[in-house]
Amino acid sequence: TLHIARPEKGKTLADFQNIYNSIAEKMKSESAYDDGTGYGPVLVRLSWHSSATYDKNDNSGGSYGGTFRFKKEASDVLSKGLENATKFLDPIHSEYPWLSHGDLYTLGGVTALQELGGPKTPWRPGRVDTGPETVPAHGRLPIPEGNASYVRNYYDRFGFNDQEVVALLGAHILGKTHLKNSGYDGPWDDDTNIFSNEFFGNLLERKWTLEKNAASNMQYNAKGGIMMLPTDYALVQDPKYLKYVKKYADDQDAFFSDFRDIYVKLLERGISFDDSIEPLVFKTLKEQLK
Ligand code: DDH
Repeated sequence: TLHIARPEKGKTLADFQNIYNSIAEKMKSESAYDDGTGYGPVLVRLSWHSSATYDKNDNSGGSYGGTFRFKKEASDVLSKGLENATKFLDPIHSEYPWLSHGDLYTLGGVTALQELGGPKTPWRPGRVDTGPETVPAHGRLPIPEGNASYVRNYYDRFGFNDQEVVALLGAHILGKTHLKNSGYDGPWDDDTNIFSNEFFGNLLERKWTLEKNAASNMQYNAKGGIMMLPTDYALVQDPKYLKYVKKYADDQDAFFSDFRDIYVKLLERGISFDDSIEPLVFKTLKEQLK
């Protein structure tokens, strides 16, 4: 499948910055969501799941077609909770109906990441909505029960290497797991809405105990009510992953720059962008106050 980027005609950086601002303002005014976590984390997760169907073997799936808007895709049990993110973005789409859903879902993630203190993340427009027949069958999302070889094999479908996988999973500093969604319980850190390299610090420094939660799933717990999924903990059990966990725990700048690179790669997997399509860099709300 060939996915050629066709940016929305006649739109400039200013038009997309307006959308960024609408999303960021709505995040601010609805900051009470999920006991004060706000919508940032669930928006980042939506950008991930709307890209996570990618398969390098036939270039199918990925963010291009915006197919997460179809029930057929969104009803995957592994995506429970993401209806909160699509509902949050629906009025944004009504305000900017010219924007494709793939562009909306990925721009939502980039906006949330930057507003939560993450790296400046260049974003390119041009995803084009495709029909329900392009929704991949369920089974392309990762399960949390896997060990290191499961994780390595899973991300091979995207063509991501060990370093890229460790950097990408640092996103699990944001938000929390919810019993009613995934059958896992609790946040990865006391701060659920600040992007940092603390996921790696927590992995290395806390004392983790494998325990059964109220839904009978096994998770790693530490004092203060923070948790890790088995797939998170796998990163310290595998020496090749552990090397990068240590590097990112020690070096926040290296993490921010590597996370940005792999996140951009994830959101653009499978799409051909013409050289004339300039990556757009958005100002945060804070920067615009200056
Ligand atoms: Fe994740 N994730 N994720 N994740 N994820 C969950 C929540 C969040 C896995 C499982 C879960 C990524 C990779 C993996 C975020 C971002 C990213 C939850 C809890 C589970 C389970 C959902 C709930 O109960 O509400 C697994 C397994 C993997 C894996 O690849 C092995 C990646 C790559 C990202 C990313 O963004 C780059 C975020 C953010 C959340 C928090 C959502 C929220 O509502 O809060």
